[in-house]
Amino acid sequence: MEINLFDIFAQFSPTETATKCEPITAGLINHTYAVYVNNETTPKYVLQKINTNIFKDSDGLIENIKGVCEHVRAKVIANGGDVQREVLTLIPTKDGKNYLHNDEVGAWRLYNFITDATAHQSASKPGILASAAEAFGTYQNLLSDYPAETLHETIPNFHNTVSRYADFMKALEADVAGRACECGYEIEEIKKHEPLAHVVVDALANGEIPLRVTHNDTKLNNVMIDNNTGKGICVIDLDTVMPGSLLYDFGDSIRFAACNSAEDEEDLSKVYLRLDLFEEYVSGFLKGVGKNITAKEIELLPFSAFLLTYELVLRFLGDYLNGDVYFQTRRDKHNLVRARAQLKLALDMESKLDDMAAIVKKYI
Ligand code: GN1
Ligand code: MG
Repeated sequence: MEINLFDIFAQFSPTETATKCEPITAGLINHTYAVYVNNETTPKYVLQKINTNIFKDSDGLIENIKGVCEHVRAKVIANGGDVQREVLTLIPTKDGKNYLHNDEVGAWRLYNFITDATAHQSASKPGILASAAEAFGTYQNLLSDYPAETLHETIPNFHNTVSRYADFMKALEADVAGRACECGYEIEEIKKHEPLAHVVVDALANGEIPLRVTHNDTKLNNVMIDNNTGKGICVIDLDTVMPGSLLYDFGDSIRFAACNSAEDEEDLSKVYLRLDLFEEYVSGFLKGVGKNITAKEIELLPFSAFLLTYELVLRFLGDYLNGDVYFQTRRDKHNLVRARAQLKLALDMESKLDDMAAIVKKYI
């Protein structure tokens, strides 16, 4: 069925008329649109189709987001902040529901658009990364008193690298798309590094590091940076806010933003960790997170960058072997290209663990 975005928008409570819906294509999971109303030149809302193949419990997902946003909103108010720009707001449907969900159109939600701010795809200007890092660190602080037991696990074992490895091996054995023959080198490297997949999972299990409420998808483009002040003002993309490790949030940010190239760069000579960007991120993150970090977590910060990158190799290559069923792909062999770039980055990080540790030491 052809979906009409204007009809979808009309089922939400705002009374304005939508005049333009523009796709925002940065994410790999949901479909996202900026909604303009009354012929204005800046968008007023963000309309998103939730990918219910991936987020099967959309009620639980929306309940998480509602809870987390209300928690953050109370703190923004207490700090005298701007609730229009510093927290996401779910805008209800005409019949008072938190989102629209039926068999005909699927699951849709509407948020306020954060004005005068940008979701950057790369750390193109000095300072952006430190600001984003501080915002993610602060976000973790804001959620440190959130009742973790009330959160639904929107994707079970999301950053459990041991189960990610097992999933990868299942995909490899099944090889449904007949593609394993193209990735011999990558498969070999993945297998060689398997013991490292246990490090954080074991540390959580034996209580060496704490379970915290974490964001779990801390790409640079998941924080809005104020166009005027350059500060990180609002953390977005809250679908995977769940109990997790601080290391997941730190490591994933480094993977995405401290790399010299985009996540899907084909020219592997451009793909490597930039220690200057790593340092910028460390300085901002440790400032934001304050005292909410233990000595063991600090010790594992450099390793977490490797681990989260290795995890994405498993996930991208696994999806390639499965026939591209999870991540949206925008070109031929896109998941293979992504997996190769992430592997190059992971191996580069592995060779720079000591350099990273020396940088972390400067900031504690
Ligand atoms: C997905 O949709 P997006 O781009 O924010 C994915 C992340 C990956 C990321 C890789 C729910 O995030 O885990 O790290 O792609 N989100 C989910 O770019 O799987
Ligand atoms: Mg995103």
